[in-house]
Amino acid sequence: MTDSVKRRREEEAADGENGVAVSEQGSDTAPGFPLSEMSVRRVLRESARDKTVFLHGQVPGPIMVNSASGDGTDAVVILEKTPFQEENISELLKKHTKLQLQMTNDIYSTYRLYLPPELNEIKTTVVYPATEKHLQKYLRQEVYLIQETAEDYKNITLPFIQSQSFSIQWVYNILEKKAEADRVVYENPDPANGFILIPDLKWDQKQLDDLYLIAICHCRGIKSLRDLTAEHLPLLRNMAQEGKEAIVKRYGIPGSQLRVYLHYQPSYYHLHVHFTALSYDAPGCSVERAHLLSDVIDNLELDSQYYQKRTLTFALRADEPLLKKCQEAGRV
Ligand code: DD3
Repeated sequence: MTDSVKRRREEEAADGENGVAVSEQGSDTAPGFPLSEMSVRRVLRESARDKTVFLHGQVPGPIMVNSASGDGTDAVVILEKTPFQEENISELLKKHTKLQLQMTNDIYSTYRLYLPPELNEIKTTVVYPATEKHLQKYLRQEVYLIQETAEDYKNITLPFIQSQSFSIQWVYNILEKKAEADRVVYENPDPANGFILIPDLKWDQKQLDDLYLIAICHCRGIKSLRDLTAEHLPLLRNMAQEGKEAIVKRYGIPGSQLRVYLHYQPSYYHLHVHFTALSYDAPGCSVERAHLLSDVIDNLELDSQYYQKRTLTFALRADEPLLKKCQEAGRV
């Protein structure tokens, strides 16, 4: 671990997690989400490999912005067991509360190791209130590969994007410092060629193994890879170069150990770049979704209209409205 990361950890430990007051034992999520009042309606998805579970929960109470089902308000709760932090392991062995033998055979034995609460946390992500769209997003679905030609983009995908009212208020909140302002790692404030670099929601910043940051450009109206031309090269070069510099400075991870890429399709239509640790098999870094920023820059240098011309391949889930549009047009 780098010294700067260590120092930040110590600072955080001193004033509670990230400077936010930590709730006392017994009272759960203070202030915020009433987890203990939530009933689990169903498991949307789970993964033994990723040690995650996605829950559809319902909270009794007055926030009735949605009426997806029954009474109460829907929520998505994502629970995730996090990677080990190397500097905690000796503490973990020393402070365990119980070591229960499961079986023993020759020189081999297995145990259940029980830990005190503060060494046993679970990363919890909450979407609340959640709409039917949020619930659908996390349901396990079959996926289909689409080969989107330039024509398909013009006739199917673009009209679809424009007809949707995807809320990206959270993106504007970050850009306007109305949310997560204390989490910003780096900013180039230039309105045309600037961006904000910030840890992604998926990363708890406890260990560098699963490092995940996003660079969100200040410029509005660049929806995705499809909109990029040579005109955007200064912005893209800034994101690549200054993003990497900020990450080596803060976390000690050099550009040669980072995977820097865009998604197509993205999950929100405001241009952003993903920075993940190369050794981390990050969700969404597969060949059918990730486009390396260095390749994107090179392609645009070769041909300004590269991404307006090219057929782009991506996967869509069975329930996605865009898939239905592609099916109607006979493109699947
Ligand atoms: C999102 C894609 C979006 C559910 C979930 C996540 N990084 C975010 C709000 C704030 C953020 C992100 C949508 C939403 Cl779990 C629906 O992601 C975010 N803040 N990816 C950061 N730093």
